Amino acid sequence: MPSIISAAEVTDSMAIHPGYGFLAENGDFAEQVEESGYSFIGPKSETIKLMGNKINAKDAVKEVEINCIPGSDNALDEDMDKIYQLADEIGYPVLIKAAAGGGGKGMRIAHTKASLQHTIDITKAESKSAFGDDTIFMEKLLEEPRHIEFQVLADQHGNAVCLGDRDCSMQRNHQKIIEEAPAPKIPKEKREEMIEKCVSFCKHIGYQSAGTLEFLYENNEFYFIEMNTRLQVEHPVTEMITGIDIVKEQIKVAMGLPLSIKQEDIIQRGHAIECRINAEDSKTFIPSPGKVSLWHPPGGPGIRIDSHLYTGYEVPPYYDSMIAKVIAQANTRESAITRMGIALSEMIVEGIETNLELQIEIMQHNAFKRGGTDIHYLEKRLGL
Ligand code: MV4
Repeated sequence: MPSIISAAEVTDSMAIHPGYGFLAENGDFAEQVEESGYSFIGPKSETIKLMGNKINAKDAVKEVEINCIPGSDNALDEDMDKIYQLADEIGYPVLIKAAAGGGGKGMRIAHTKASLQHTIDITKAESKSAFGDDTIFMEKLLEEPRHIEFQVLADQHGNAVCLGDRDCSMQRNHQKIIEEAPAPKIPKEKREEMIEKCVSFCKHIGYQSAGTLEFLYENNEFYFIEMNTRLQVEHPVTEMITGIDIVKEQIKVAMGLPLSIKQEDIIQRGHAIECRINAEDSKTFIPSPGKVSLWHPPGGPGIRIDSHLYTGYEVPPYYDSMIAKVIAQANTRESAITRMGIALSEMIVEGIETNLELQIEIMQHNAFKRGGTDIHYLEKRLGL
């Protein structure tokens, strides 16, 4: 944090964009940036902190009639009789989640009453040591959901828009590997209803900057799980189909300018898919740093490559293993898949191991082509 703020000082910067990593959802960092006299390109620190607590986030969205997963409306207390009764009401399996958790950290399943006490004890202990907070809550476990999220953008003057949805179900170990926009097979009325609710939520809490409301989608219903108060890795698929530069809008609203886009001007045009290319072993998924002896990125109509690579680049072992994002856009989903397949087959990364072959295989897989696979699809298919 001090290093970034010092970098802003020596470069005579006006504002700090936290990116989509580590510091982007750190309320204390946002606060320190503002206190040092720079504008933080993101939401207010209070908003980051509010959404950091998943119980508070759920409480907030319920105020605008957004559906949440059935569960304990509050933190679980010491009263086990009450907890057993609640679990019986919602039905096993239940999920015990850390209020301070998110992104897959701090959650455990209890399949039966007999294991509930133990599951609670473990989740509490893990949460205390990981987050310094042992507040937990309970939800019904959704067994085969899809992960669908809605991109929002809001200014400092009470204007807010929703740029539509993305399907991020293709994941392994809570790491997304493919995202697409729009999410396949969602009824038009359902999507429109969710877009409206996300906009009213932003206005309701006075949200500022870019953000994402995350939902699980099962049996034709959306259930809110959490809000990401930052730009996300997968934002390009939304940019590709709306034509809106989300980072540019973030910078403009951070300067205090009003949003120039109106909700009725936003159209989701065609389809976009993003494949994340990681420097990792194709079998073990262990990061594979090293020197890139040849880098040849693909191109052509509808192809966007977001990457910092060049021939001779040394992938350092210290960071996330993602080295490139390939984004393919076309008029239809089928055509976007075809474009992606060609782009991936033309891409050359030599000298390090990557997941390029896995991505090519998925593009050819019938279940992916049909669309709408759930969050467990990849792990099941890989036999993990
Ligand atoms: C769930 C769930 C099933 N039922 N909640 C994982 C990360 C965090 N954002 C919430 N997560 C989940 N919450 C209930 N009640 C399944 C997951 C989940 C998941 C969600 C989105 C994307 C990938 C996931 C992988 C495993 C579990």
